[in-house]
Amino acid sequence: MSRYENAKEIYAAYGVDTDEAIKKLCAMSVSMHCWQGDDVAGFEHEDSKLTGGGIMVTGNHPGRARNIKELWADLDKAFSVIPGNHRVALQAFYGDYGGKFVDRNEIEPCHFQSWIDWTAERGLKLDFNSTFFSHPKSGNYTLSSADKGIRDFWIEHAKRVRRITSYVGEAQGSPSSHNLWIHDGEKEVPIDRLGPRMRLKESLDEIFSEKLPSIKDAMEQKLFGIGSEAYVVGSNEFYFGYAAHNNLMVCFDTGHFHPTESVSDKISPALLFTKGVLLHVSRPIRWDSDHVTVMDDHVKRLMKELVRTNSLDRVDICTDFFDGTINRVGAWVVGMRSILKALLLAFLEPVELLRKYENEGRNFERLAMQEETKSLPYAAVWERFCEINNVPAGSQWVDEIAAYGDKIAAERG
Ligand code: RNT
Ligand code: ZN
Repeated sequence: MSRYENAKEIYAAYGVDTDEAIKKLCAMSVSMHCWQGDDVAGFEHEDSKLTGGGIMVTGNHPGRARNIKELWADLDKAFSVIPGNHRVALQAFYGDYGGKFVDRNEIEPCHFQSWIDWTAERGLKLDFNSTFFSHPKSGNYTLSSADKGIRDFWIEHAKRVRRITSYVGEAQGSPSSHNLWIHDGEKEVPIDRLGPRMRLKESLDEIFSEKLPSIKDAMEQKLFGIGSEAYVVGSNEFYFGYAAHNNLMVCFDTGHFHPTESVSDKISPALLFTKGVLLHVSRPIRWDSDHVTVMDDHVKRLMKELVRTNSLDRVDICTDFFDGTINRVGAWVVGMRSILKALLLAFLEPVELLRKYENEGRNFERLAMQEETKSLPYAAVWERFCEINNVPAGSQWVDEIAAYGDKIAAERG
């Protein structure tokens, strides 16, 4: 009997069909963020860099993608060892500008045509993020600025990104998600905390007033950032309220909360009061450090919650981390494979059995069974899933990606 056949039998005793779990996992699409490949620099200038926005990339491991061709090559390499069919999430400054400077309030769908073609050839899909950081007009405040000129500039930016998003959504025959995150805030508590929020609300009202056919709009909250430790305009309460009131999606970044808070606890209320959820799966270490996602308890709990609430059709999963200290392609693969593994664990949970215990008030059995399932042979099921998707099941991919990392490090200097 193969390892898989053996695992299948063991799971069956808990009422879990492993073939079914694999089928569900094959149907999952995770949106992989492109910005791990170039340290969140973008392609606006010859040598763009991440500046401001309260976020930071640490590390200068050689081999960063410096242009669209290099980024594509790196994405291809990463996807070659990531099982399944996925999406790519872009920031607005990753357009193909043909060597010309195109400002954020000037971008058009044509600047993303080569991305559309590139993804179409590979069966991938695209998602978008408006980009408010790394720009001379993004100081402490953007959409919530007291300066109307600044506000209008960024409103125009977001409107354009939404049009691009919907255009791409139609072109790829799958609605594209548009996520809006701004870094607006301050180091110290301002006397007027309401004013910026009123202005942000007005800016959003204008941005979302345009109805578009193929877009899923989400907004991303944050607790604090570098230089915005005391006050963030776009807080969780702000966007939860806005999304609930306007029937939009709310984006939860797993790095944007107090360390003891868990995003898995926020899914069910969001399902009741908002259009749906976009997840930025990251890994905070003591703060919003954007470490590479691994299969830790937070991620496992989160994926289980999505399966238990049967909400995968209303939740989009995206990665969001930036580590410049290691092989960047490898970082993508680690993050994506760990999310997929956590999803598999969630699909393999004996939910029916646990629900039955719960309904009967048998809380001891419910607890004990959850502990027992932790040592079931899920790895054998993961291996089968990888085989079906023609990617290495075990650690064989590590040497291959390490060699690729060394190669681009040498070539790119
Ligand atoms: C920042 C947010 C945001 C960014 C990207 C680059 O804290 O998480 O999603 O990571 O827009
Ligand atoms: Zn994020």
